[in-house]
Amino acid sequence: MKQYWLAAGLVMAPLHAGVLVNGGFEDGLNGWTINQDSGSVSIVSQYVGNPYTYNPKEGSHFLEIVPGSSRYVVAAQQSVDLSASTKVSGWAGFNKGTEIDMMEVQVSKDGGATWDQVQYWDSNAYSSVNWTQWNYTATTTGNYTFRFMAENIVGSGSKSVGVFDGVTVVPEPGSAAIVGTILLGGVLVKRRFSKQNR
Ligand SMILES: [Ca+2]
Repeated sequence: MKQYWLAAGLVMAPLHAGVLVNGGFEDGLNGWTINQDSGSVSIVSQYVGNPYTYNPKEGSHFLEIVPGSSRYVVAAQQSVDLSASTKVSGWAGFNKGTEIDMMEVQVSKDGGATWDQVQYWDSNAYSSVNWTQWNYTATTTGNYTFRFMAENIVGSGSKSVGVFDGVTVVPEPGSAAIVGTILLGGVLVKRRFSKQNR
């Protein structure tokens, strides 16, 4: 019986490793690493932009990032262990200012310095954008860092604002089904054990 429970624990371990902390920003900035020596990273319940008013996509709060000095990255990031094919999704919006700013949802793997673009907007090429869902699928198993950032590219004037909410690790249907099948198998084995031990 002890061997059975150990096996079940090992099977479930990869699922727990993928859990993201405070992906909806309902617990302040808990779980997120912040870089805001210039600009600002804050938790808000609403942002009134032009032409959109941003309300939380999930819960009652969300993340707001405002760029600061030129070429300074203002960001919030968090790393999670993901199995291959695991999908991560979230919401982002962009309120265009008069200066040239950019806003990105980025991901890097295993602490690498290269950031892949998941969502990108800048105030030169884009108008304001209402809440938009982004998706990212891990190609291989590893440690992934998700970063929400804003940066002033050039000029001064009113700041653009990036808003982010509802970051979730979506359970991969295939692996969840496999785990379920294994657990069901374990229950059947357990029942058989019980009958034999009577
Ligand atoms: Ca939220």
